[in-house]
Amino acid sequence: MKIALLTGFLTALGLVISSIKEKGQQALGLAPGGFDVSSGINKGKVDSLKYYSSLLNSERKALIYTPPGYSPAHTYPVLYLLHGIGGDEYSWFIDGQAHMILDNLIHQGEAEPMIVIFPNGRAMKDDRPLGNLFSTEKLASFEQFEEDLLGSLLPAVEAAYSVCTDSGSRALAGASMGAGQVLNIGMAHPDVFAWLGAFSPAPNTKSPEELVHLAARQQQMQDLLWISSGLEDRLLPIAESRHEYFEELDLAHEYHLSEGGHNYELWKNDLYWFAKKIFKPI
Ligand code: FER
Repeated sequence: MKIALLTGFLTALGLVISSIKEKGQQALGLAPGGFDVSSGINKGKVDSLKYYSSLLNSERKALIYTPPGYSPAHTYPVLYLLHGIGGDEYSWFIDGQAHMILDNLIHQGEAEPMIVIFPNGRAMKDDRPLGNLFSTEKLASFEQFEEDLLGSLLPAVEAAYSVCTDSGSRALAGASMGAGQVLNIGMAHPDVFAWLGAFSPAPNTKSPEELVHLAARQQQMQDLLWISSGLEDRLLPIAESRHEYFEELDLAHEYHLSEGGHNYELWKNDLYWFAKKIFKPI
């Protein structure tokens, strides 16, 4: 009985691995157990950050994570981490335990001590994720966020906190609608963000041709252009088609597939591996 179970398990595992290999990519491993749980020691701090949005002519709010031992005597790299269509500035804390993932990685010396900014990527006056999330106005607000991020939020962060301001010290990552924003905004701005992480990009992602066109107009490339997706995600073709086109054109990028769907279970794992890579020599 036990042997039959084990054989079944190994067969299933083999199928999973071969389905990942067929896509020509290495599977992302699973983060070690407890990676998203607070160990209770060396905790960073979460605050809110109010900033004036010149796009909306009003005050907006983002959340900010400062790493354990944050001191204005040092300068820190900054990761901007974006949510999906039903999310807001709280999502990566409530659903993604991003602060605990970062606490653990930084405590273990696996990630650079960094500041993480959690913006609200819906750049409109009422930015709550209520009502029809797919309304024309709400979808447009995800696009408008580019101006809010670059023109208002970034300068506000850099004025208020002790951060490095070179592109090599700025990363932009996000899930789903946030991943679309990462590719759309990030690929046009390697001078601003050297590290991009697009986890399960949504249909707001510009076409492969448009993205390459945006990238080709720049003088430089990102240090890391990461695209990932779950194998059971119905949006997988969005990631897959960008990956295939980039590969055809020899545009340097990483493509990671893992078991799972379109949810924070997967995105937490993405964040774990992505956070370990950024702000380090490549
Ligand atoms: C869509 C399906 C999913 C879409 C957006 C999403 C704009 C976004 C999902 C998410 O952010 O989780 O057709 O169109």
